[in-house]
Amino acid sequence: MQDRARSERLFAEALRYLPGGVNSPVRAFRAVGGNPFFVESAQGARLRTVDGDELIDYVGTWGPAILGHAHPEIIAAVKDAADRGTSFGVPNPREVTMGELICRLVPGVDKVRLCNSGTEACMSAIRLARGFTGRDRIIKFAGCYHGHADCLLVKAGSGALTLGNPDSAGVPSDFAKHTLVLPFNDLEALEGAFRQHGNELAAVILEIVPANAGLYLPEPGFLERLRALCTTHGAVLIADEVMTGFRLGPDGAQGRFGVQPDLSTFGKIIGGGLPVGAFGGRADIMDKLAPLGPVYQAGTLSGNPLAMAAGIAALTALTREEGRAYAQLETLGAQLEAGLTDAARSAGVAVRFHRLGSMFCGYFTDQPVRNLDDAMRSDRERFARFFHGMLEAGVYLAPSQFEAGFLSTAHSEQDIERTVAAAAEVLRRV
Ligand code: HOZ
Repeated sequence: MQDRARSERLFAEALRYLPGGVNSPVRAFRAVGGNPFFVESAQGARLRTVDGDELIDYVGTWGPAILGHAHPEIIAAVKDAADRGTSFGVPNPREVTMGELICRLVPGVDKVRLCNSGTEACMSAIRLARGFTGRDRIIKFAGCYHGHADCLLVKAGSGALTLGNPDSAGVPSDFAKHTLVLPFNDLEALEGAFRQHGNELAAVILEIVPANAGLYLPEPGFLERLRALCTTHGAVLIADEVMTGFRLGPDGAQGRFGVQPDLSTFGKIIGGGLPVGAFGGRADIMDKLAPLGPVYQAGTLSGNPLAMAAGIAALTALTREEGRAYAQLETLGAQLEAGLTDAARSAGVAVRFHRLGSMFCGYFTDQPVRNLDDAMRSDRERFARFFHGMLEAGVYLAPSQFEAGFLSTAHSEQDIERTVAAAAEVLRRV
């Protein structure tokens, strides 16, 4: 990167008006040091900064940009929708198209409610599960992040973990006391919790593939046992697919791992880069929502025509030609994994590189990573040096060890080669 004077000036000004200079904490570079750069525009796999640098982007606006930035079909759809009005506050046909698409692509989603963010989706899914079961208690897993609703900001991942406050101030202990936190991949802890509280549980919420403390995978048997325990005890199993939905395949992580939740939450990709969220699942549960049922949930901008247009264009492009896009992402992912693993080995740096499809994370440790405690053992100072080295070389990774990287169909083989070459050089000196 060149001189970042314009970004520095903008950040100094931002600090006057925006707490910490940002509108979402993880953007502030606190975990890696330094100040964030500002983006002028984005196209394909590239970000163009206000300082004139061009970066290969592996953040992809934290997941939505699976087709790359400013995908022509999404842009055309948004322009067309905008010409007809930006918000109606009464039903519009695109909401129905989006509902049909999600229900068709994700088996087990009979009905869906659209909202405005992943946070809203998870918060509402929990309320719905509580309304459906008449119970209060929920289970979440340490390191999983389900947005910033009160009852879910307990041992949370993503920015909360990155900045060292996984249990946020301002959450009344009365709200959080109904949330039981378990280590991921720990069958014994799971069995114990169900033995003790099974019949009081409204829901278990999880990221099937936890991607907010880096990226680690469910071990064989864990999801199957969880599913069985929820069924036996009448607890609603909620899969948070905000990051993984339509990324790991048309039917997300639940399709990859063959587990059928009762409710699923979505966001990111289904908005094509515009603000969106959704939750859906079994009709008997979804029908408890107002106006049919007693569980209240609402939103002025829910089902917004611009977000729907962008999301429909994204899902259509992703799922046509028998999922060619996913095959392409898998090929790129495999190339990146092979290249980075080899680069680390050659540099003599211990890295545990995890990848699933187009999501990835490298932990600076020689130990296996299967839960939050393991992830915390990664050398974060080394990560920070690696992050800055890569940025200098024109490659933008998420500014935290505890975020996943994302590939898009706009990345090319040459982008990956350039990334691997940069990593090989940077790893030698971090
Ligand atoms: N939800 C995103 C994935 N971890 C992070 C976005 C943010 O916190 O700004």
